[in-house]
Amino acid sequence: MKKTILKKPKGFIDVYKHKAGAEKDRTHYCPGCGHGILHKLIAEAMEDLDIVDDTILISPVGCSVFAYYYFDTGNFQAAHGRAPAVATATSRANPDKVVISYQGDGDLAAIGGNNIIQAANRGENIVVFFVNNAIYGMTGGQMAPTTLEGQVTTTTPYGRNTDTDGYPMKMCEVISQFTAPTYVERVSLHDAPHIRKTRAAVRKALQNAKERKGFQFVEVLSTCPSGWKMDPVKSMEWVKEKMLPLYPLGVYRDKGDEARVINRPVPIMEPATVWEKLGISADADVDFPRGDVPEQYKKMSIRVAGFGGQGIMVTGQALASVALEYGYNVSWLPSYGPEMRGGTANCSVNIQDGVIGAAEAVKPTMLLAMNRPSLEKFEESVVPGGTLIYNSTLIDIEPTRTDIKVFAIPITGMADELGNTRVQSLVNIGAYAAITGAFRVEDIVSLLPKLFKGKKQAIIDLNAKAVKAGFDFVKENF
Ligand SMILES: Cc1ncc(C[n+]2csc(CCOP(=O)(O)OP(=O)(O)O)c2C)c(N)n1
Repeated sequence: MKKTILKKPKGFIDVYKHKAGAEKDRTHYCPGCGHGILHKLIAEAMEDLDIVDDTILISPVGCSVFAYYYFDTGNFQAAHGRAPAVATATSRANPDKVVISYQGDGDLAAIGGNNIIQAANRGENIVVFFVNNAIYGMTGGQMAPTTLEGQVTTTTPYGRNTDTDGYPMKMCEVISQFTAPTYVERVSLHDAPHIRKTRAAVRKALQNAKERKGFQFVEVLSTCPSGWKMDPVKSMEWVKEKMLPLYPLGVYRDKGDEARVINRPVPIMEPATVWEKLGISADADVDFPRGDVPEQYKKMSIRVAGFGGQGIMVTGQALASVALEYGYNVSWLPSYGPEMRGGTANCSVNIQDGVIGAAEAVKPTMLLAMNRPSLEKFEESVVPGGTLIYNSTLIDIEPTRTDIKVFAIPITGMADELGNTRVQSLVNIGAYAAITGAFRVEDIVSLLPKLFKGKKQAIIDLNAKAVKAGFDFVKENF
């Protein structure tokens, strides 16, 4: 007689350690929830296709957030709706891996609506399992884009009204409008025969992914007994009676043997090329000999902050490009407020030998604050023993830190005296050179034609004066 051994598929971790270390042999899903069934179908398929160790699953925000406690695969946890973007990067960086983006309907069709559309249109080499339970499950049953007309949810207590809430979104129909996707199918989990069909769809999508055949999209109509306030049996009937007529099951796209094998190598850009792409100087031939830089200024992590239009980004770019010519490794990371001009803006610059770990200057060794909100916001973040340069023309308060070096410089006033507020950035570079000893004025000036490529000679000359003004001010006053 054939012996049947019931066991967990290899795609699952043996013991589920969810919720603060509790070891459990069952999931956190509510009885009757479709997530658990789909998880099992995926875990079994991964085992049978022998891809468990070659799969990276992107778990979303929503009830399936804990997917990383169950699947014995690689995992990234993505912010709400961003799983397709994270899956894109994961797949491109690991072209030999099967990458799964597992998402609910709030996650995929609401907050992540544009993410999924762009990934589908690019034909990313990923598998998307889209769990459509017509509701936001995890947060207690709010309306999702897929909520049915008339369906009562906590945010549509009188039922979804299409006049005010729009119509249910049919994602298979949307995704199959694009040319790129290889395979698009809608399946359901409401009874055993349909679970078997879902099983087949899951396998097909994963098999295609194993062969690197582009974008796979499987929409799974699923139950949410807790969110729907129904018992599990009733919720299965509800899928059959209410969801199936609106969301027809079936294959919406199957390119079959015509599906192309997609290979997308990640282009490796040399640092110099990146700078050239940004339009910033990066001529490897011009290498300036370094002077004597005190230990404290050899490894710089700098935050430049102010309001949009104060030359914050130009200051950062100029610092990085000049440092590059001295053979330092550099990074420049901009961060804009909601609006460019008038809003807050800051950037992080790293200048050092060796590998730069994080581009953001979370604990800067130097803060260059161009306005008062920036001083107030970032002063505390400077490392003890670090350096603060602040724009005393616009900042009318005293810094509070006593454990850092402080340089009050009337940056805006000096630029105005030179006849153009916009040269503040190069006043900053001159001041930086004088404080740190890292750059020579004549070196910076010789780079200006490249930094301001295409600009009139008068502009270049004015910026040269600004560098000298910043440099001299520090030398004369500190
Ligand atoms: C940026 C952000 N906004 C809102 C939330 C709150 N939130 C957590 S889960 C969720 C809804 C998830 O619904 P769905 O994607 O349908 O998944 P389900 O829980 O039904 O499986 C929301 C809005 C969040 N975590 N992050």
